[in-house]
Amino acid sequence: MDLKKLMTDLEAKNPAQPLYLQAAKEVLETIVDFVNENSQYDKYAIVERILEPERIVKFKVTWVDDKGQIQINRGFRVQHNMAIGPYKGGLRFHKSVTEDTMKFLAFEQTFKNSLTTLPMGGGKGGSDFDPTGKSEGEVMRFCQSFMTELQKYIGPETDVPAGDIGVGGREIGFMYGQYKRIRGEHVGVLTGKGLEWGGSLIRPEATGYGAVYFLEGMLKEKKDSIKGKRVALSGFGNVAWGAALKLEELGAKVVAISGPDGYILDEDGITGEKIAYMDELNATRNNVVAPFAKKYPSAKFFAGKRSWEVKVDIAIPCAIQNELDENDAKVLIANGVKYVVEASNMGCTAEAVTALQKAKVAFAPGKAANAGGVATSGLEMSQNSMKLAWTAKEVDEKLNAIMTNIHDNCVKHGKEKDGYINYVKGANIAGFIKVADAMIAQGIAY
Ligand code: 2IT
Repeated sequence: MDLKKLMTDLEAKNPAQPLYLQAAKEVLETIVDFVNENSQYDKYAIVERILEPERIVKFKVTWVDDKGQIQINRGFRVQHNMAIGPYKGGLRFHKSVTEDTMKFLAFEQTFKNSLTTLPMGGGKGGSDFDPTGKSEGEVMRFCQSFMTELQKYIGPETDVPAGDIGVGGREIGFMYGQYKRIRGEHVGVLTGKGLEWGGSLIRPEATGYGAVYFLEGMLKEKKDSIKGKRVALSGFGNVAWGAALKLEELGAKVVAISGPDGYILDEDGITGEKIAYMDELNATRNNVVAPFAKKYPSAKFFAGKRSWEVKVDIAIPCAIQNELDENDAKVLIANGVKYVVEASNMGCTAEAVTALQKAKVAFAPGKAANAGGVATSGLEMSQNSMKLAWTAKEVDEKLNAIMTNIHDNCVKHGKEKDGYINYVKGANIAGFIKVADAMIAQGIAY
């Protein structure tokens, strides 16, 4: 494969899609040698084919707000690759959502889902609907309108959406109800469902737990221990919540968490009821962490700043793409950071990743480190198919085994001559192989 030509063609074909180009470039740069050593991939034009989503659905979502005014949003579902299983991936409701966002996330999802070893293809969807400050009635009417259109394109054997930013248990419930109303079927068409109606134990915790299990692998690789390590998180949503719970359980100390309005520094550690309070704040969808400092005297609030300026051993971005830039990386490095684990999707800019890798900081990309969420969605799909429910212990053990396996697979394909583990390269090659080989086996279908 000709990396330069591929990138030039891709830029020409996808103008004004910087996120998609960023995600694609990272993959291409890290798989190029592997692809060139294995001629079957070029023979079947696998790289060119994997870069093109199989289908993009774009639709209008009209709904009525509490004032009786008509609102119009855009809905999307990018069905990126179905080679190894039904399309699978979350739905994001956030004002920043564009076709570019959806394309980059669906592309990442294909590699991530492959890494889980479960039979799931890659997809992503969502809307530019902004849940901030919306009433429950408004959220429900939006979700119903969104699903009225989306249901035409999804199903338990074709495409199984889940949550992401702005979509939690409540929204999944509203969308599931509407799917069921239209189709008259109670099936595993969404994951992240409530426990009473087909959801899986541990799914809410899974992304955060999984990232910490992955981190444990990284620590073990360096013969290091999690005990007493200082941690900074970003984002106070479901992912940061799960990570904080597991970090506390394993003896690490979360000292900082940021939200859209600034960050909280609490040298006593963000533990127990404080973690529950972060979750409560998140549930209000008001996008503020400031009230935390009013409630807990040990906490300080830094308006408009990010938690990356705090001296920590471990940084775990848990919010949104490109939330940790080169400057943040340099500050973290100067402060002696040892591990950066993306629990968000593409949480670090390309320049930040380069800076961290240059400084030999152990860096885990989202598609490997945050795969625990979708992996547990895969386990929810299995339970739905078998019409049974596993215990929390059973699900957690499977999740842990999957994350350990992803970690080891990254090491296998990402170990460099000097012993440094390039987790980005490892994840991209390992994720690529399974999808590529399935595509070759299935002929020129997509
Ligand atoms: O980015 C992700 O992997 C998710 N939002 C979870 C997707 C899923 O299908 O559980």
